[in-house]
Amino acid sequence: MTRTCSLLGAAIDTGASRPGCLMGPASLRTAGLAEAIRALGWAVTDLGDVTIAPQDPLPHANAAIHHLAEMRAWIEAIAPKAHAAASAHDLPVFMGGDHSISAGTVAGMARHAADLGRPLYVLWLDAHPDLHSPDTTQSGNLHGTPVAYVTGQPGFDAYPPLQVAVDPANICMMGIRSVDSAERDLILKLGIDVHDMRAIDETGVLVPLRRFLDRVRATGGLLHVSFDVDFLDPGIAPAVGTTVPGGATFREAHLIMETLCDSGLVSSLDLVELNPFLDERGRTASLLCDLTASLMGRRVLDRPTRSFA
Ligand code: HAR
Ligand code: MN
Ligand code: MN
Ligand code: MN
Repeated sequence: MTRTCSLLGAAIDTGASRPGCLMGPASLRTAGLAEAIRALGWAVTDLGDVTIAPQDPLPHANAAIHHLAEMRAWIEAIAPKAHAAASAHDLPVFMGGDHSISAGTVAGMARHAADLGRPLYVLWLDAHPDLHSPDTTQSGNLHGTPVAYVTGQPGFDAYPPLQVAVDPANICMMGIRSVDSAERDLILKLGIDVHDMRAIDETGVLVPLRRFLDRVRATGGLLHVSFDVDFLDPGIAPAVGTTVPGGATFREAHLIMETLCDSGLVSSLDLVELNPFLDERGRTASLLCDLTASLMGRRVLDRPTRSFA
């Protein structure tokens, strides 16, 4: 049977300090994301972009915070659309926008998994753990908060009430290399499975990924993949406002996507933090399309057996 994929855009850049991520969905469409997925035999439906109305400012005790009202409105708008997309299509792809979209996409996917009576797992590919609350962020950039929100941490009274939380034990992070002290404390407290770049240097990407995928499979879970462009090394992916040196290589990233494809476990994907204003002739957008194609079945040669050990 033909597998179905939907594309849903969220043109947000209010969660970041540098403007530009709001052009992300347009850049991914221009780079041919739908066509690349269609070429692999999927039926693709572009659901267009989520929008919000203009917001009045919402004050907060932490004066560094900006665009709190927009954040709340985006989550309210995105979560039901993500839930509906996951109910209607085999694999929705959520196109950011900065990483604040994931507060909505993961919340929607958590509801969808709960509908099915299955646990939701999250693979967080990022230089950052995005574990701040509005109380702990020092930058005030709310794209640094989605993981704390979706796991039901305190301090989120100004965000929409979370209907279904993600169990922190079901989150695996890879690529991490920039962590603030409040985030470090929370990683330890929640016991999140974090593979920083040093760990990846030591083991490669496959050892922790296969271990995680085995857990997802054994428990009948759904798997949401949240792909932040700054997971990649800035040398291959310049179109991001928060570059951190020492990121994943081209082959590490493709191997992750190919292995995810082989697993057959992925239920949804975020492509976030693409800032086309900082791109070089569309190369980062094109790379994201190619990585998505690897996740959705593109391979150099057919393999007689889908090796997954
Ligand atoms: N931890 C930093 C902060 O809170 C940077 C986090 C956000 N940057 C991202 N998200 N690109 O992954 O400001
Ligand atoms: Mn992020
Ligand atoms: Mn559902
Ligand atoms: Mn990041």
